[in-house]
Amino acid sequence: MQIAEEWLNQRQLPVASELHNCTLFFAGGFGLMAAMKPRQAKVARKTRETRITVTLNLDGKGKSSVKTGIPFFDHMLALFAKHAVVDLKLRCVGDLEVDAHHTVEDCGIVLGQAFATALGDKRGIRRYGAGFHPKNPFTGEAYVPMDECLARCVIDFGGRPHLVWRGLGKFSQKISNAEKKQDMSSAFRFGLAREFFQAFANETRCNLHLELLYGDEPHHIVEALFKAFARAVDAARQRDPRIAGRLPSTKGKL
Ligand SMILES: [Mn+2]
Repeated sequence: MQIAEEWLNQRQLPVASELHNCTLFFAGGFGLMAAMKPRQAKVARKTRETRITVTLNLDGKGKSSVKTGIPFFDHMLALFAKHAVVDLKLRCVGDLEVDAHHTVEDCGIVLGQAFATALGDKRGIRRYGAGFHPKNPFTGEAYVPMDECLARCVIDFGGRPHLVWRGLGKFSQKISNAEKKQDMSSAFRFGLAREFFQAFANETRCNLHLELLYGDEPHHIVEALFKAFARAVDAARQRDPRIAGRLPSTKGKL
């Protein structure tokens, strides 16, 4: 906690930078190849409830270092980075003495801002993420299983913030309030996860559809949702070489 606070205090607020230009280089005498600079962002946000810094590389390798003070949430964000194949460093010092709400929501806000900055003007991106790998469109990776449960995510980085959250409400009537909060994975399943995804959708200005098709165990449910989210983000943030430098929109703006 002490080290994280010092690290945050050293930061100037707000910090935001972006690198998403395209350069050309001559490779091995065989011809011109496009080498794209990695799309990166650094965002810091400080309120009376949380202090957060995020460093994001959209063209990373899935490496992460996440410390939010909530080990379960660290686990979710680390697996998100791994399966979206982005590099993520996130530090949050939040008011966990109140509860986990501000920490989870505000991490969604800052991660969303980092995505918006790193995506830049969105020229050349695939934009839509159904979780299908472009090189292998016949595998339905939008659907992520986790033992007994199945989750689906579809995303559009189209500039219109909207979250659709389906399939979790019907289970919530069957259990007591105590059971809803019995551990952090339960708390996530019955409220916190939605706060995170709503904040991300608002700030990235994306259309985000998340659905639990079926499932029982809270840890599995939340993990499947975060993994499906990661697979969809991975597909949508990728550059499509066929439309390099152009917007995937007839409107002329995303
Ligand atoms: Mn797990």
